[in-house]
Amino acid sequence: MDNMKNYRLHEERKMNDSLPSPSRKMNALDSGLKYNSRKEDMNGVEEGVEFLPTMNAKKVEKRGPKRWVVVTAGLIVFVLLSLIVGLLVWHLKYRRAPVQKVYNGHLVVTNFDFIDAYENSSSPEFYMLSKKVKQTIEEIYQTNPHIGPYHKETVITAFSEGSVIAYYWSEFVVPAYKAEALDNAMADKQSLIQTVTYRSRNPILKIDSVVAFPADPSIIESSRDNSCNFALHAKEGELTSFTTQGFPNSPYPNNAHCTWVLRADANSIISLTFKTFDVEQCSDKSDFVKVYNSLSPMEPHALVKLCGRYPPSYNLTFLSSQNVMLVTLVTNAEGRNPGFKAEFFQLPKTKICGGTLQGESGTFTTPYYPAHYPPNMDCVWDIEVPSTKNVKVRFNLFYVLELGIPMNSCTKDYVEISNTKYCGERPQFVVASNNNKIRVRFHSDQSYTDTGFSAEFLSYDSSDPCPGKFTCNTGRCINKEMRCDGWADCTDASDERSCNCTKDQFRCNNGWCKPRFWLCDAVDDCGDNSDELQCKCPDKSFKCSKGKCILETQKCDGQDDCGDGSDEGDCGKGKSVPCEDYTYKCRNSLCVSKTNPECDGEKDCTDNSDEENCNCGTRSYSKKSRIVGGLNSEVGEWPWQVSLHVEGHGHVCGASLISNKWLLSAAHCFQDEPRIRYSDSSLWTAFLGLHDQNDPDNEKVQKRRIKRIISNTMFNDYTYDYDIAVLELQDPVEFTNTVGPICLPDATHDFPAGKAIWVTGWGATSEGGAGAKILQKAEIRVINQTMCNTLLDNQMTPRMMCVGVLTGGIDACQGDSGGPLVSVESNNRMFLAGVVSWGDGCARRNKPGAYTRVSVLRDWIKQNTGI
Ligand code: 4AZ
Repeated sequence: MDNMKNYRLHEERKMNDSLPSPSRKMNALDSGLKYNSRKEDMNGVEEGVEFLPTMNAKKVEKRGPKRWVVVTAGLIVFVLLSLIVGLLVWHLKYRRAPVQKVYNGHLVVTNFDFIDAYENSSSPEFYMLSKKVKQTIEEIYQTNPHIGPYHKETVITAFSEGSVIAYYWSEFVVPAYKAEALDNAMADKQSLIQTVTYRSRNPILKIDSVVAFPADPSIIESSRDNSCNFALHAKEGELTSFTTQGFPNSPYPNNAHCTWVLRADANSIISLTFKTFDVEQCSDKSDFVKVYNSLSPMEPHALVKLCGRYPPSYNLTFLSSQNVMLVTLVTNAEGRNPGFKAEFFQLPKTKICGGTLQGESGTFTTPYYPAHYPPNMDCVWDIEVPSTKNVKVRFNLFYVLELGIPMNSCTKDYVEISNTKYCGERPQFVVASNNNKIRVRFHSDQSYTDTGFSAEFLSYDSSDPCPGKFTCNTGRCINKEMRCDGWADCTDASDERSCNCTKDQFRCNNGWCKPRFWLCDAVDDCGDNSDELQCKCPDKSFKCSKGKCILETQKCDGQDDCGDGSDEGDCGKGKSVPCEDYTYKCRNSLCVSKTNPECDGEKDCTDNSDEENCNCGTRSYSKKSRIVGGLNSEVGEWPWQVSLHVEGHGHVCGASLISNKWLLSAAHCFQDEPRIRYSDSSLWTAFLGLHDQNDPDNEKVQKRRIKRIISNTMFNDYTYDYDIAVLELQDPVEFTNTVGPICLPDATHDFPAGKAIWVTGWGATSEGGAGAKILQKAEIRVINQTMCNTLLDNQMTPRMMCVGVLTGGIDACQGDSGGPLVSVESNNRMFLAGVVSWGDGCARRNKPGAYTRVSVLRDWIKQNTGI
């Protein structure tokens, strides 16, 4: 073993000689006990190469201990010094580095009564009381060693009733390592109150309920302009309005922190509504508006945080639980949006919810529904139906959502029935009782409120809860025909469980029965894709759009092996390829192999022509209303939708805006009839930005005469082939929040079978029925062309596409003709896939609607309009 050691030493030395100096130094130290590399001490003997017997060890140690001790001691001192310096630097630089902390809070002065003068912060009364409150707060802070030493400033911002509530903020400068202790001390409400009651030297103020919460650090930023502070008091029986500065003509200020203090009389609450809301699009650092159920911007009392654009139909009404509210607007350096217009009024503070409900049936809602319910509510409804019946409660609309709260915990706002809590955003659901009584409890905590619920209670016969209908496991009743029809009509799909499939149906792997002709139609009808599995092409082959199988190697080889171009349509982003029918042609005549490259936000053509003229297919409002009456659209939801009126007949057809002076519609709308010359452009008026047919004079509507109508000369009024027309407006329209063009798809644009697509219009809401007043919308699906031909008696031409819902019930109808069928593509941009053309009735089962296929007529549109 020892020999081994000595031999290794020798080896090391040899290695050291060949190493560059730093490594060599290290190794010399490592082996320093038995070997000294400094030659001048060796008396000319190369000690290092001596093979040392173990006995010699002592002798060697004897010769060198002093030097070794000195070196080691030096080293230890060096390491210790470095450590101390490091620790000092860390301590001074980081641990002691001061941080600024701001807390917002309130407290109650119990031995004072509120007087009107406290509302005015420049009154002497305000000054006197705020001085006392400030002094007391400072005293409280001084008695606490975690708070007192770091306190810089406290400002009393407002007072309100009850006895007197004082709102304040306090600023601290604290070393980073003490910040947590400060947070804890400030959060310890109990110790603060005790401090006041027992130790205060200020005998005239009795203080209770002291609370303070850390301010949002992103708002403290001192560079913001704080000069936009407003105070408003509601007037009895009147609405009071306020807006952001410059609204609507100029944008609100950048880098600002504006506040609106809203007050109502004692024993009142406030109802605040944003009538128009257009603030920078939401993101982490975007501008935002926050409403508080307090006069101090404390997070636990925040009612809502808003950003983005809301359509006018969105319900933005909020209620307070006391007679005060605070609205804040925080803006960053960018964004030039108009801001908001809001109004508020006061309501008496009375008991507004709960009670006993009796009878066979009835309805009830959260307080002020569909406005956001107030915070701090507890409502109990005791429902009782006749003693021979059972009772169930059906929640038709249910929005008790608070971000970050899981549906299964419901720790904040909730509805409670028989010890089960419900919260979140839920589709219609039913809770049944097995006797004639049920108790519904609703609780809202102090922050973030929502729209609430609209519910009804119904009595039912326990032996037959859904007379003449099928009972879902959720308790909901649905029509008997919906059982085992292949569609989940019960929210838990219980209507599609345990079904015996008929001979016209096949069984999906998940047990559902679906019509046989849906097999292999490139749409996942089963939900588990099992209807599309048996139709796969063999391994190492590619399945074309129309189902044909080709070899994998034939994909992207520049040849249309599928016959429909689908093997050559998507061969890599922006890859220039030889031009074919199915490749996208750039303006410079080069072609790219990518499906639908137009306006997708990526430059695919070398000349960028695929991303030009993309000011289309977007809508102004970023939010969608959650409560929709049936399928009513929002104002501004479909800005390209046009209503074409004929003198004396009102709305006759729909159309789509494709530029500021061209519309696209269906040729059959302009076919002359014996009594009316529909082809005469002077008969027609286009209404753009229209929402409600009863409100054509609305300020958002732009009315235009038609200069000329160009119908496709190939239009066949028997087959409805080439059912397309373009209309030129007398005067161009202005693009606004409610008027804007739709994008036209390239001739190669693909709208695959199964894709969800929207159709809109004021047409009949049932076959043979009357037209709608409010613009309607419906979501339907592209249907495979071959299957559609079977369903519609082989009447489909390549200029037509089939879109609908095969179970029926959703469809375009008379009066929708000429209107848009739009598809949401990448970047949320909308493209005009079709024009409403014809159908076998409306909304019938297995009778989808036929639409003019816009992509195949793209060149015709270009030739006739230049667009
Ligand atoms: C029509 O008469 C019409 N179901 C338009 C579309 C459809 C049916 C009829 C599609 O204008």
